[in-house]
Amino acid sequence: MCGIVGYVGSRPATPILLEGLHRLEYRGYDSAGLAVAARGRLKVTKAAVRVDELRDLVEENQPSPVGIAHTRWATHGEPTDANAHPHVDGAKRIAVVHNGIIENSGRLRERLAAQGVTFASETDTEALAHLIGAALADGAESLEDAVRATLREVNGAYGIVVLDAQNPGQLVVARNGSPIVLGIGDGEMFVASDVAALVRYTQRVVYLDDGELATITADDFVTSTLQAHRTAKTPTTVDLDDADYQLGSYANFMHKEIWEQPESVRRTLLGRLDERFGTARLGGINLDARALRAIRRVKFFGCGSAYYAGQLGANLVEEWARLPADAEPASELRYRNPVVEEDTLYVAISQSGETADTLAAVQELKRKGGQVIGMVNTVGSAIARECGSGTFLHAGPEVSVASTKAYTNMGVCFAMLALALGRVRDLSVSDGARIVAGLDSLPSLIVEVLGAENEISAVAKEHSGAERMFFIGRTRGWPVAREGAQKLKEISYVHAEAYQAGELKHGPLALIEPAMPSVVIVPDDELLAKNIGTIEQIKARGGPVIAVTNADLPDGLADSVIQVPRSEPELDPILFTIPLQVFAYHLAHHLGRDIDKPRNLAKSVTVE
Ligand code: HGA
Repeated sequence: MCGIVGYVGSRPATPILLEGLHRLEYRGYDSAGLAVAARGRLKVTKAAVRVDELRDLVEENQPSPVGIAHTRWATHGEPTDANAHPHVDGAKRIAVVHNGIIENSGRLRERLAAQGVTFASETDTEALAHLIGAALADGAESLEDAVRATLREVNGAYGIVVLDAQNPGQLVVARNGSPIVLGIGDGEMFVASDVAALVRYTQRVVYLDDGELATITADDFVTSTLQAHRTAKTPTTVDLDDADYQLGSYANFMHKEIWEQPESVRRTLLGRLDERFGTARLGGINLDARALRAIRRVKFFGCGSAYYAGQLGANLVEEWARLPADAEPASELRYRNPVVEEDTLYVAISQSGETADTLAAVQELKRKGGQVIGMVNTVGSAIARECGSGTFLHAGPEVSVASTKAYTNMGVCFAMLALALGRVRDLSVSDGARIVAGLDSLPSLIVEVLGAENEISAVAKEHSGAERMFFIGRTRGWPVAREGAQKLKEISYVHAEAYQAGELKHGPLALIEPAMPSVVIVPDDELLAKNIGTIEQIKARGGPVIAVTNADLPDGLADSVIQVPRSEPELDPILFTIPLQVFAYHLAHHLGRDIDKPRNLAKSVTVE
């Protein structure tokens, strides 16, 4: 979603702001802009352009040591020059950048219009600039007080940074439901919506909490609540640097992240497998054997790929721990007034840890007394902090919009959770040891899968003319099919639909024809014969079949075969997803798509 960058220090702000925006480009955006203050005036440059083009529009001969910048992903008003951020008040004294949605902006705009304010944009954000400007004109003692007074009138989600041209030694920032992180430099201070924009300059950061404001100057920051109570924040050090966000020799981040999976899986397993007792230790979950035994049900929830990964996790919990488990989209869970049981373990899943729907579901479950843990990739993120306990995925920064390594690490972490739950119940030590060995060998099996990249690319090329595809799987193969279809539609724009194999004949079989290839997930397990039957049904109706399998299928059964190495059968869903990432990647590549920045999508979805 949108990106925010701010700087106050002694260096020229503009290059730092542009570099910061560039680091946030991966989040997806439709327009960009920045404002600096010089000689008591604001200089605003903004347009519906990419960051590189904004660079060309900015006047370099206006050096200013303070500024704010933004990449916008429109929610209120089209992506136009006028709607791009920053927005300014009528006196052109105040500039604001904002991520999120001001829900009562309609009423605020009406009220301001009645007072004679003329709006330059259709955005909800512009109302904030006028309200802050008016509060200052009405005698607010400081910019912070003016911002606080304005935010008390606002409903909705925001991360904002405010610049006052008449007081350019400071910026005021605030967060409610949209991330804001301060970066502490040496005689300079940074602010951003994502640490990716900061790590080039500093590793010392402070995460604001919801309902918190901060005034930052070159040498200091002071935080407080909306009620003007001071808060105490201790800076933390992020374990990331600029190299984590560099492409290196890869053509794009998705390709890089697909290839990082052996290493990222190794990292998430590190120190968590217990070979002796055939179990896993997930320290951050803070549940001893007794507490794990007391759990009667497990509910996974997340959005998009995280939800599909949750389904994979739920299957593992049922299989190993024999506990009822399921997965649900967080966007549904938050609104459907769920029955919350005290002996259910709720598992919130998010790569960014900032997904708005997932965060809201966590808050709703906690409000009802639910026991929630987080499975999150980003340390310091809102969901990680809100949950208080959980497991970090340790996938490293994921930049590509389409998730790959974070998805895989979700699967691996759920397998460890399911193993721990199983081992305090009836899963035997020998089965536990078998699973531990299976998890341990995943990185080398992923290397093997990736070794077949050229063959998978050839299959993708062969089918790159298809306008639509089915992804078919049953039981263990079902979340694989869903995530495979998700990857393909996200980055190639080919219509892809996942179906349970047994459901085909109840309707969708009508769509099978030579122009509709089906990717069929065929693990060599107890359902092999059933899945071969599914392939026969598709072939009998003239549908091309791409089989993804670790079985020795009869020659000529499928039109194309993507062979996957054998692992423990329960871990097949983790391993089988990887060739589908490679397949989607190469199909999108053959179609010439902008793989890291698919149309209409954004990386961390911090709005509803
Ligand atoms: N509502 C604002 C900001 C949108 C946003 O945060 N997107 O992620 C606008 O539409 O300009």
